[in-house]
Amino acid sequence: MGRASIFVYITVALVVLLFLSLSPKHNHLNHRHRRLKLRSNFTLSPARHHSVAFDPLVAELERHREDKEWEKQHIHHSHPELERPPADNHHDSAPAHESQPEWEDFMDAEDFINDEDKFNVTSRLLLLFPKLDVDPTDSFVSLHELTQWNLQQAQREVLHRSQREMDLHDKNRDGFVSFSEYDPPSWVQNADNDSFGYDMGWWKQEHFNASDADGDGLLNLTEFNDFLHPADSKNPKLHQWLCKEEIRERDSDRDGKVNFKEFFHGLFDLVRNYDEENHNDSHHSDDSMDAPARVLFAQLDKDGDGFLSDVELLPIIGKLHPSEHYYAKQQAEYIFSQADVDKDGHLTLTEMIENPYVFYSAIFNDDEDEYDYHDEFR
Ligand SMILES: *[C@@H]1O[C@H](CO)[C@@H](O)[C@H](O)[C@H]1NC(C)=O
Ligand SMILES: *[C@@H]1O[C@H](CO)[C@@H](O)[C@H](O)[C@H]1NC(C)=O
Ligand SMILES: *[C@@H]1O[C@H](CO)[C@@H](O)[C@H](O)[C@H]1NC(C)=O
Ligand SMILES: *[C@@H]1O[C@H](CO)[C@@H](O)[C@H](O)[C@H]1NC(C)=O
Ligand SMILES: *[C@@H]1O[C@H](CO)[C@@H](O)[C@H](O)[C@H]1NC(C)=O
Ligand SMILES: CC(=O)N[C@H]1CO[C@H](CO)[C@@H](O)[C@@H]1O
Ligand SMILES: [Ca+2]
Ligand SMILES: [Ca+2]
Repeated sequence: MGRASIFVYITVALVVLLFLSLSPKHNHLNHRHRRLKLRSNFTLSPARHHSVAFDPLVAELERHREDKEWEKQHIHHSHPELERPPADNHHDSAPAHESQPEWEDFMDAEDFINDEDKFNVTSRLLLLFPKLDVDPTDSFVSLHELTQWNLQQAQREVLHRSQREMDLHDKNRDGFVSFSEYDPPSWVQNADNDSFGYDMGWWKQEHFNASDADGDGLLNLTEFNDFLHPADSKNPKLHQWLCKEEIRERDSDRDGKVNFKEFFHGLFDLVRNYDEENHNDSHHSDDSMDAPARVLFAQLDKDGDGFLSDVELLPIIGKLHPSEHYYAKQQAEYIFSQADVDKDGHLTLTEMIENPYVFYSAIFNDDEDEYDYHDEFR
């Protein structure tokens, strides 16, 4: 009994000593105070929006991680023996096994970005600043420049995902997706015989045809990317298709057109919310709500027949389906609200370096206090 408790005391003492001897080092490491954390979460749904990393290097690390996760999920959800015959497979015969060492390379990613010698946030911002400050180059980053930057990062991300998705559908590996190669998602097949499956949704043939800009019956990467992200497309056929979809969705009395009631109880809210995000007009008391909706309806109803047709929706289709540009601008506005300390509408390099957490917030660990970190960077 006595010996046992002495043993316990000695053990406790040793642990305390060990802790004390480590703690200076621990404090030293704590100089950074917060750990940067890459996101590994993603959804398979192409519709869901996800904000993009500010720093292309971080985006790349996240992308690698996401690819690995995607690969795992894909192998898990599909039946490789049915859908990916070995001859078609660009991996070796045992892909899950073979990719293991690669995956382990990226297990280091968080250590990498938390190692100041390798990933020094200040020097990253020094490096990136001139790439943002381009329109014009004046030592200031404007909201427009930051929006364009965010948009470029987002577009690169989106295209990468489309490529990945395309690899899945392009069964004969000719670099194009034909309509027959494009299988509906498995949950649609499972939802089987009711009309819900093939009649509705973004996979239908009309959507496919509208995406096929050159009308050759096949979608190349650009066209396939547009297919997945019609609101970001420059293809007018897709914008028309989106308008038709919108009418179909809102047309509750099934007369093929949208009347004021249908407009007011669906579309108008979307347009108004969109506008409120951008400008802040604060008149949304319930009694006066009807009037701006009637004004907008009258403006859109070009032929004045009291209904909106698909063509008449074109001017607002971008507001009904917010594009990457919309999110890029929203993200830029958030960054400005946090980092434009003197509120002159420009970011200087100093403002950026002094507020690094705004640019790297997606990967900062949320549990810790942002302002501690901020102070230490001064
Ligand atoms: C995704 O995020 C949620 C909460 O943010 C977390 O609980 C979950 O474990 C994450 N999943 C993965 C695969 O990282
Ligand atoms: C990070 O980079 C800045 C500028 O390049 C430099 O002044 C600073 O010492 C670096 N910090 C570390 C911990 O290396
Ligand atoms: C149609 O749906 C019903 C109920 O969901 C199911 O029992 C039936 O097997 C389905 N028919 C076909 C042909 O899939
Ligand atoms: C799509 O285009 C093909 C020809 O490329 C045509 O056969 C098909 O009927 C079209 N489908 C729809 C729904 O427009
Ligand atoms: C795909 O085809 C379109 C024409 O429909 C063309 O403008 C675009 O450059 C092509 N994209 C690729 C990646 O080849
Ligand atoms: C509700 C709201 O945020 N209103 C603001 C809109 O913007 C002006 C300045 O442009 C502010 O003064 C308001 O407080
Ligand atoms: Ca084509
Ligand atoms: Ca400023």
